[in-house]
Amino acid sequence: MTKEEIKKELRQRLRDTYALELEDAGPVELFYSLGGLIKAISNEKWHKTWKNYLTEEQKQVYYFSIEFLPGKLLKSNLLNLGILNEVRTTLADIDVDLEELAEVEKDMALGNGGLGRLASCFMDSIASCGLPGNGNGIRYDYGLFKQQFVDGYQVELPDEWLKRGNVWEIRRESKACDVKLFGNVYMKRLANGKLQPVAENQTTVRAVPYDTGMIGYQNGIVNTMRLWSVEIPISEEAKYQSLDERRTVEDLTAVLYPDDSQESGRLVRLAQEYFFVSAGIQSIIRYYKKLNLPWHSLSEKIAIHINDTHPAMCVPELMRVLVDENGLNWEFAWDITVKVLSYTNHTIMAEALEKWPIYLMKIVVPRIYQIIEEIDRRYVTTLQGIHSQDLIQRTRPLQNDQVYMAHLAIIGSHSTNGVAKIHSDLLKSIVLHDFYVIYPERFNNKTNGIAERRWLQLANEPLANVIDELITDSWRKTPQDLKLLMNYQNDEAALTKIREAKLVKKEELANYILKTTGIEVSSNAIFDVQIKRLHAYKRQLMNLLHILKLYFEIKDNPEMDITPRVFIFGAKAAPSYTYAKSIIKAINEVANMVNTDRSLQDKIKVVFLPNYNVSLAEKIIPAADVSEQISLASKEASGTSNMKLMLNGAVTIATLDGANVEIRDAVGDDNIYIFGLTEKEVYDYYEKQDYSSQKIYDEDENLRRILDAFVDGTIPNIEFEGQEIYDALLKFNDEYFLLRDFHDYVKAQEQINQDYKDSMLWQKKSLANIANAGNFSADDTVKAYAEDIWQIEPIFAHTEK
Ligand code: 26V
Repeated sequence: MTKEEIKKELRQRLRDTYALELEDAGPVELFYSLGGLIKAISNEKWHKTWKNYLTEEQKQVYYFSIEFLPGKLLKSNLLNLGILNEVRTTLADIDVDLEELAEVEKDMALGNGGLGRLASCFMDSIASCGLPGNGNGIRYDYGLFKQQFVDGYQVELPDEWLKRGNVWEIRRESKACDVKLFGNVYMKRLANGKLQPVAENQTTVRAVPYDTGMIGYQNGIVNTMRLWSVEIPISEEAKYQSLDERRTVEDLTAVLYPDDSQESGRLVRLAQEYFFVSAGIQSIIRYYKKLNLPWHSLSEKIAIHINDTHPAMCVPELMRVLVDENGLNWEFAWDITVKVLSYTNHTIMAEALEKWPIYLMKIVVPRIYQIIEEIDRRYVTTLQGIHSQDLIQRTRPLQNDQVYMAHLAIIGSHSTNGVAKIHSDLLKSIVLHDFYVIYPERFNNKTNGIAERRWLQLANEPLANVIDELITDSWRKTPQDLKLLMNYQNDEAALTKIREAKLVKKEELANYILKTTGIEVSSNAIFDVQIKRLHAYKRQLMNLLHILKLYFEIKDNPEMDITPRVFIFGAKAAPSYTYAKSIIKAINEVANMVNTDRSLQDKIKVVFLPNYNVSLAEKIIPAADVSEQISLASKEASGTSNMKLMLNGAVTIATLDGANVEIRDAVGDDNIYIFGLTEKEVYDYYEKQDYSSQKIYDEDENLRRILDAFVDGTIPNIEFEGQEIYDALLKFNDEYFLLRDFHDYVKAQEQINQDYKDSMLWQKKSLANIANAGNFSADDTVKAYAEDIWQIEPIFAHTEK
C-alpha cells in the first residue's frame, strides 16, 4: 500500500463512520478507522487461508485455552502485514503519532500471566510459521482486574476492555451452538437393546463465537482465534422472566477468574470450562462433517490441544459427541479421542493442580460426569493384572470424591508435555511419575518460547535497528540468526551502540516512572527488574530482603561505594491471596521509606509499577539491565519473562529453575548469575525434613536485623503484614527457603554490582544474552509441537508439493 492509498482509505472510513475529515479526527476516531482498514486488508488473507485449509483438507490444530493474553494488536498487526513503516510515516505526514494511536487500544487481558501469554505467543508463531492452527477460548466481558495501589495496598478494579468496542473481532452468529448444562440424565434402553442417555430439565445456553484474525508475519496467512460468549437462546427467552435469572446465564462469560486456589468450589468456573470446551468441540465436529470423511480419519485432520487442565473436559466431551450424538461405539470413540488430544502441564504447584468435587460435576455437567465414571471404570479394569492395585488407585481420575483433571487429561490423550527440560523431568520422576510408569511413551518436553516480533521488533525498536545494522535484518524472519551477534563480542563500537539503545529505553521508562509514580530515577542506575505474578514461590520477598540489606548498609555507611540501582517490580496478586497482598504492601512501604530518605543519596530506589500487564511489560523489558528469576528451584515450570528480558539484553540473576537452566546452557556461566539451592537439594530437604529457618536467623546477625525490620517498626505501616511475613519466614519455617538462599543471592548481587562498573564487560554479557535468545523463539517451539505432537504441516510445504 502506498502512502496515498492509506490516506485515502482513512479519509473514507472517517467520513463513513464519524462524519469527520482526516484533519479533524482525534486519536480515538483515527484508531478505530485504522483498525477497520487493517481488518479489511487482513480479511482477504483470512478468507483465503481458511478456504485453503478447507479445500486442501489440511490437518489443523485447535489450541484450547481458558486464557489468552494478546495485549494490544494494532502495531503487531501492522508489523505482520508489512505496513508498519508506511502507516507510521503516513500518519506522521498529518502530524499524528502512531504511538499515541496505539495507546487508545485497551489491552486484551483475558489471562492471568504466563499461561495465557504463552497461548498468545503461540498464536502469533503458529500463524507466522504458516501452520494451520486456531485458538479456542472464552470472550470474557471483563479481563484480569486493573490494579491500583491505595496506601500501598492492592485494590482491584474491573477491566472494562469492551467499553468502546473491539475493532478486531467478528461476531459469527451463524457459527453459534448450544451448550447444555445442569438437569438430570438417565439411561433408556432402546428397541435394539442399546442404552441411550436421556436428559431432562437441562439449561440450554447459546455459545456465540467472536473470531479474531491471527495474522502471520508477512506470509499472507491469517488464522483464527475463536472466543465464545454466552447468550440466552431466542427459543429460551420466555424462560428467563427476571433480570436475575438472565444474569445467572450472562455471568457465565462475564469475568476471568484471577488464579487463586479457591476456584475449585466455584460452580461458574466449572460451567465456564465446560462451556468453551463443548462449543469448541461441537464446532470442530461440525467442520469435520463437512469434509465427508469416515470417523477413523478424524485424527488425520484434527488435533486438539489441552492447555493446562482447564479444558480437560475435552476428553469426556469428545466422547459424548462421538458416542451419544454420532453413535460410535465406545472403544472406537476412545481410540479416536486419545489420538486427537494432547495435553500440556504448566505447574507442579499442588494448589494449582485442578480437582473438582464430584457433587459439583454431577450438578453442572451430569452427562459428562457419567462419561468420566465410565472412563474411570474402564481405566481400572484395563490395567488389572498389568499394574499394581496401588498404582491403579493412585492414578485413576476419580478419587477422594473428586475428579482429578490432570489424570483425565493424561489418560485421555496421546501426549503429555512439560514446558522446560527440568520441569518435564520432574513430571516424569516425581509429580507424574506414576503415569510415566504406565505411559512412558506419552511424556515429552517442549520448552516454552516467545514471539520475538512483539518482544524485540515492536517493543524495542532502538535495539532492533542496531541489530539490523550489525547483522542485517535476517533475524526478523529467523530469530536464530541473532547468534551472528556473537561476532561482535570484542567490538567496542558495536557494544557501545547496543548500550546507547538500552539507554534510550531506560530514559523512556524513567519518564514513565516519573509520570505514573512521581518517583525520580536516573537512567545511569542499574535497572533491576522482577516482573511476574506475585506468588510466594517466585520469592519477590527475597528480592525485598536484599533491598533492605542494602538500605541498612548505606544507612550505616553513607559513603559506601555502590553502583546506583533502581529495583523495579510489576506484579498482581490474586484478590484472595492475602500473603501475596501483604508482600505487595511491604514492598510499597519499603519503597516509600527508601525513596524519601535523602541520606541514601539516590543510591537505591524502589519502584513498584501498578497494573502490570502486557503493555507495561513492553515498556519495562527493553529498559532492564538485570532480570530477576529467583524462584525456588523446582517450582517455576518455565518462566517466559526470563526469555523476553534476555532478548532485550538484560543479564539474568537466577536459580537453576525452569527455563533458567536452558538459558544458562545457552549463554554460558560467564553471562548469567546463578545462585541458590538446586532442585535436587530442595528435594533432599523435603526428604530429610531438617530445614530450620530459625537456625539461620539465630546465626546471622544481618538477616536478623532485616527480618526484625518487619516487626519492630523500622518499616512503617505494616504492623499486620510485617508480622504475617515474619511468621511465614520463622514460625512456619520459610516454605520457600528464602533464608537458605539469601546469602548466596547476596553474593551474586555483589558480583553484579562489581561487574556493572566495567561497562564493556557488562555489555559483552548483555550481547551474549541477546545473541542466544534466538534459542527461545516460540516459532521453534510451535514447530516442535507441530512435528512431534500435532502432526500438522505448514501450509507452504503443502502447496509446494
Ligand atoms: C497458579 C496458582 C494458583 C494458586 C496458588 C498457587 C499457584 C501456582 C501456580 C499457578 C500457575 C498455574 C499455571 C501457570 O500459569 N503456569 C505458568 O505457565 C507458564 C507457561 O508455561 C510458565 O512459564 C510458568 O512458569 C508457569 O507458572
